[in-house]
Amino acid sequence: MELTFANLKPDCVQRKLTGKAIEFIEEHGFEIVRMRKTYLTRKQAEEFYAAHKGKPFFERLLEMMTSGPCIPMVLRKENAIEDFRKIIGNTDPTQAEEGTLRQLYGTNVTYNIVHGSDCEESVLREMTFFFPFIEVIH
Ligand code: IDP
Ligand code: MG
Repeated sequence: MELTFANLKPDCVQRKLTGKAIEFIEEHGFEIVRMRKTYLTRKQAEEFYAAHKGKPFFERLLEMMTSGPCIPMVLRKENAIEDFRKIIGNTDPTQAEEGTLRQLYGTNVTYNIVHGSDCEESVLREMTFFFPFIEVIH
């Protein structure tokens, strides 16, 4: 079993798609191990997305991520990291594969409703960012 980190972004929450997104995630075999609802400050969003600093879309990304509450979660499944990336689809919902979360509910490349970690190193960093008190996950 593998863990991955996901985050329902503010556009997902604001558009009341939380239930649909969670249902989709569970129906695709993921177990929700941890989940919370929180707000990112601008400083926290900058830190979380530090890898994108300097890119042309960075400001839009910060604006979107601080526009309301988000719902970070730790998910568990076999091959969770790769499989979650598959079920959310391409970053740009207009390019995302049919039946993926972003294709179904995303608006555009900024407002794409969900984040999913892209590798084991990101999972560790991103999970700890939102869930700093996890010692052991059963
Ligand atoms: P990912 O979320 O599919 O891993 P990344 O390239 O890591 O995509 O980008 C992080 C987030 O930044 C995206 O999910 C999206 O919200 C935003 N973003 C990425 N590329 C663009 C872009 O070209 N224009 C606007 N926003 C973007
Ligand atoms: Mg990414």
